[in-house]
Amino acid sequence: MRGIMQKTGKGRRATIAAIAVALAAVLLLLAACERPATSAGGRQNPETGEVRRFELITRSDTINIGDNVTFEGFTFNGTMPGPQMEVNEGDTVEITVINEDSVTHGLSIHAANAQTSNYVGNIAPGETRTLTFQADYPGVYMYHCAPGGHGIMAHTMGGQFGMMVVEPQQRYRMEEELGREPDLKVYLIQHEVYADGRDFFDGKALYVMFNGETFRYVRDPIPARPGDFVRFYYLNVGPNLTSTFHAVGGIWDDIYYGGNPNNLMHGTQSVVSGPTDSWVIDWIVPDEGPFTLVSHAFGTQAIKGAVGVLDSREDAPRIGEIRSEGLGTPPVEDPKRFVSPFGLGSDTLDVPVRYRSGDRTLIQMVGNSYYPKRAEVPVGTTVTWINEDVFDMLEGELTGKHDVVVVQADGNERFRSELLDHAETFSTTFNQPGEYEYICSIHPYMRGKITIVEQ
Ligand SMILES: [Cu+2]
Repeated sequence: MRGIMQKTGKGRRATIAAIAVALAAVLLLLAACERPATSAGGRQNPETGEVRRFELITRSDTINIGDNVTFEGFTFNGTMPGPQMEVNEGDTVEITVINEDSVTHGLSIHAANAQTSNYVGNIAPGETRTLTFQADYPGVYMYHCAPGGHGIMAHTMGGQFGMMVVEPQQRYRMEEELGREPDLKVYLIQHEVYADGRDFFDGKALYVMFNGETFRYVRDPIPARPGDFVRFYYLNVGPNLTSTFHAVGGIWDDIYYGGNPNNLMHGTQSVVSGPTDSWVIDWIVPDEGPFTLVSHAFGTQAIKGAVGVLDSREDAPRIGEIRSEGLGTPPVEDPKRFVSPFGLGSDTLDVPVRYRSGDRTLIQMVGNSYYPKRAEVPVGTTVTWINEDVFDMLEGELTGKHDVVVVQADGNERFRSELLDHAETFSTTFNQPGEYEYICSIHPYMRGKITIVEQ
């Protein structure tokens, strides 16, 4: 048996005698009791019998994303991308998710051929849940936060994703032919950063990066030697854009879609990866010199940070591997830019929009953010909020329903709107000058600001 737990009750007929039904029900109940409640797999690993355990801690976090730019979102274990997990095909994998945050999180792990949301979806603040599964298919997989519903997309955009590698039992062709492991393994996650939910909806990334920082491996090139056997574990987590990963001056020797050794192709200039697509690329470094690693989508990706350098020299140090986790360096005291897709970032990024008297003032709720996040309106203006989030099913962190709650400096609520479904609106008129910060009561990290000015 592979994958998810055995289905129960299949094929039972309504015509069966009542006593048999009762007996079957008792047997099913006993069978259900025998199963660990958290298990999504059954087969023991016949090759190694190894059990691999990992711990993921979910948090709201503020991190450095390179070049003195700070990002406020969600993380696994304090980094974006989160921890890299490696197992062997056939291993039993046990992942414990500890939610240390004040909002609901969860986990979707693509390496599991199982409905993981049954086990680690929707984990309330303070809760810990465990998933056990069998790593049956080798390859390079994405994992991401999955509190459920709308929250899955929002939290993945917010920084909660990472890579799991399931190393195959069967060796990749070049490794078999050369009779050795690669000289260098480069685990590379391409991912996007958004300034707000509107840009997330529209696929307009602010930055696109490898392993957590814009131009990380331009600042800190990856050393290799001519003739080295280099393997890339390349994963595009998106969440929106399709990348074409290419080495300037190189042709990929062997490429494996998804990283599965059965999916071999040869001699391509690039690998095409939609969100969550991955490749294993085996490549012999053909020459000396810098090889620029790039998503060849120049305007939408490369120029925004998805560039690195593999620096090939005869005397290059042997580093063995480059890992896909973000650096996890603490944010600098005074960043030149603060990116907060759900909250209030730098006002040169989340630029205040100034409305004149008589202008229609419409503020969207979209992708768990307000848009524009900052608005300035004259006294007497009626401001309308509209919920552009479409996924308005479910509740709490799982839903795209939103409201507007203004709390004044003295702690008193100035007003609280109804909870809005998709395309519903709420309007209020501001008759006093002042500054009001507001939040969504069910996604309290959503923040907006409205300034009422004298005419
Ligand atoms: Cu989350």
